[in-house]
Amino acid sequence: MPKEIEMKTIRTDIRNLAIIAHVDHGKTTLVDGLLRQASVFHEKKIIRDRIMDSNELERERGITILSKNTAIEINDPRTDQLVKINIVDTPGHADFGGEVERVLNMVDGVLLLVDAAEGPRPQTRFVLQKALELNHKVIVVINKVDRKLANSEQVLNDTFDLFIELGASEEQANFPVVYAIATQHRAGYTADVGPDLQPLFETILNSIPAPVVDVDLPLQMLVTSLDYDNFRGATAIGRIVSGEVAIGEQVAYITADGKTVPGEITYLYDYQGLKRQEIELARAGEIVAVAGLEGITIGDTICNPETPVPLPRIRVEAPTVRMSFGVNTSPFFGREGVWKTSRKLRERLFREIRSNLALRVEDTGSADTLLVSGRGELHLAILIETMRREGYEFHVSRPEVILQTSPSGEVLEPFEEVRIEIHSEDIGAVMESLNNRQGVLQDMRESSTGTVLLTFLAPTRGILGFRHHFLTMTKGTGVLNTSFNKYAPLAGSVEVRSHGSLVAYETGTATTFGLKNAEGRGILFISPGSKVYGGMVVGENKRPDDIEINVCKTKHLTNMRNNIREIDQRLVTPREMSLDQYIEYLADDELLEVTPHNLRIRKRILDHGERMKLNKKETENALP
Ligand SMILES: Nc1nc2c(ncn2[C@@H]2O[C@H](COP(=O)(O)OP(=O)(O)OP(=O)(O)O)[C@@H](O)[C@H]2O)c(=O)[nH]1
Ligand SMILES: [Mg+2]
Repeated sequence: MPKEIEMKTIRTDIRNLAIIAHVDHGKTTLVDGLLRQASVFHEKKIIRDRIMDSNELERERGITILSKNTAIEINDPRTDQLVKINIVDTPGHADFGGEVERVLNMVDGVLLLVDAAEGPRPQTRFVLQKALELNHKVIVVINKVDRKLANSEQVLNDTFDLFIELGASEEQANFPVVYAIATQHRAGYTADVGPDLQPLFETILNSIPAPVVDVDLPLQMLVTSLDYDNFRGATAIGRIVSGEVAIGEQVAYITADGKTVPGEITYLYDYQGLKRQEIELARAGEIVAVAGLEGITIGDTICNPETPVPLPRIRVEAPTVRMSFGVNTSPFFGREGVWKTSRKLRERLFREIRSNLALRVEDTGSADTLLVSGRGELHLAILIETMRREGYEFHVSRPEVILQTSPSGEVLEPFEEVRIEIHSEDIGAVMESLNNRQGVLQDMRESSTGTVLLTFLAPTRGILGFRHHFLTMTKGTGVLNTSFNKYAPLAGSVEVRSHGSLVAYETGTATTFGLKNAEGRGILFISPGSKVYGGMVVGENKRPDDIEINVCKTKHLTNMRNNIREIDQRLVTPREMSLDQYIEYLADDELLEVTPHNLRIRKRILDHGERMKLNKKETENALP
């Protein structure tokens, strides 16, 4: 039973925690273990790994994109009470830092996972800093102690140093430590882990504070996530900060501009394992989902309509990169998409910002184009991929960085911390390339396996489009991690891309013969039979300028069959690019056409003559 002290109630029957870490340090795998040990899965039922990574893109990319709630119940041996543990799994990739920042508002403590071989990485710092700012209790979990390169002692020291560097209080820096092998669902108080996760459960019960709340005050609930349900509309997820909420109750929510909107709670849920269960009533300290409040947004406070007092609004850090999203203007417009009008595009993007808080959408001078800003290229790429899977057709421009102005009027640009792991023979090429992009070397170390770890500070502008180049330079063996560091005065000019594009001359179907002619110029993106249009980019030119080629050209052949076979054998396989690679490839005067079935790069100006005229004008203007 909850214990009452003075006015407040200590909900000893609840713990709310989030799992935070750098990307890939094992958060979602650890949640599997917690669910399994709490017997959420019936015996013998086979569960797949990383069960919380439930959306299609997460499974394809092997990363968590959206944070998700789950809950388990365990017995507290000290009180012999069943305790409900609400767990929020969060994404580790830096581009989704905004997502982590806001869900931290739901919890009282965190498990900070640190890979026993890699140690604290840039995103470990970011998420720890946010947790410390909110004064959350932190349990450090040194995970992957089974890795050959694990050095738990060193990693623990580095983690402690990070706490001190981030200004942790004495109490915060005096954190409990648990060692784990998430993949085997084992944990221990030393690196020699036990047979199960019991030590982690014990530490959670002992160290994560039970919510201390006022159930007698009027209702206040902060909305930290939104979900859509075809039957129930928007469901708002968050923590009840005070009071209680019941199904059928008349409530109100307070919007960003201070308006109070009345509504009725038509459904009320909480979490149990992987499911939501309908409940009648929930009280302060619990994490619940409610439906019935149309138009509600993240950051709003659900309250008693008679005493509408808003909770502090959730803030997330400002976006650093933007792209324009526009109605597809290619000659192939409307052939492949279901949703393609400017109205549909606009509706979809403005709907997104209700739940994707770190994203911004702005109208531009043109009704057909919107400006979309996010926390990085991946943040925007995930949105593009999600929309095309929903049937949208549109085009996007090359990403550009968002500048700011300092109070003294100086122009500032975003900088990233770039962490690189490469073989020593690649150091020269990588250093040169980053120097050309205004990257400044901060640190260089040799790893225990003989690879070299380099840390640079570089303007985001220089890093856009760098990944593909980096992988080519290191023949795919390099590891590259970037995370936003700060806004600072403009660095000098950065190296522009060293290649141009091969541009289709006319509309038609690409032929083997036409492509054979183009092949000598660079790398092709299409194969014979592909439909092309004039001004579409069909490959990468080795040289920095663009050239137009007639890839639809046919040759009159006397013995066609033999000749085609012969030529076919000689055509090199075209380069297959992922969405991220297409985005990296884009030049300023190019657009990416996105449809549910195809991605195509095109010149902004499709007409050959007009493009030439513009180029000529630009060259003339550039002359001294
Ligand atoms: N050797 C070893 N591998 C592990 C362990 N825990 C997780 N992994 C592996 O690490 C990889 C990443 O695991 P995830 O659970 O997806 O990591 P995550 O922190 O959720 O990643 P994001 O959500 O994308 O930030 C997977 O291939 C796991 O199998 C561990 O204890 N030992
Ligand atoms: Mg994950």
